[in-house]
Amino acid sequence: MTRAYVGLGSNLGDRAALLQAALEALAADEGVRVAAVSTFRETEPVGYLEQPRFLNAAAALDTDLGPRALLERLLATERTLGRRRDGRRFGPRTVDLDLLLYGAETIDEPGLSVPHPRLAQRRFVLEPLAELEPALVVPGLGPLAALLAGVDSPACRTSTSSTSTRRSSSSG
Ligand code: GSY
Repeated sequence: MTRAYVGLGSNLGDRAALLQAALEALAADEGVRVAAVSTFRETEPVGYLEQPRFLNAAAALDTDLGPRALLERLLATERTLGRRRDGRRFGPRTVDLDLLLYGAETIDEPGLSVPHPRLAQRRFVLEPLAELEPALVVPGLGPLAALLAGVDSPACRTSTSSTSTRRSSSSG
């Protein structure tokens, strides 16, 4: 069993419902237990700026799936929730599920990079991760708190539409 962390984002449609649906779809996999979910945060777009605000969150998963199988599970869940990859690379999306961390592993293979290659530049990833695991040390990059102190994008706002941190015992 490995503790993995996933970043969730949405800036199209009913964002909170889409993030919730993604979490439920992941929890329905018998190889995945959703151990904790951060607050949902309203965030300004990073990268391509001319698009709606995002709702972002992070989840801690305990999983029997290997990293490649977990990534495939994330991509399948995105597709189920209407994600299309034929638009602008950093443009709007119904749901985005990024594999941020997989245990203490560092992986650099075609299509699979862990820790996520842009993790250290993204406050919308670091803040919810810190909420889940403040003492986390990111493999190859160091303490999460130091990464957060060094990131220069604006702070995220906790969304009024969010649920607060929840823990789930569902292993389904
Ligand atoms: O892979 C992340 C998609 N994305 C986001 C996001 O999730 N949140 C914010 N705030 N900006 C983003 N830009 C991209 S691309």
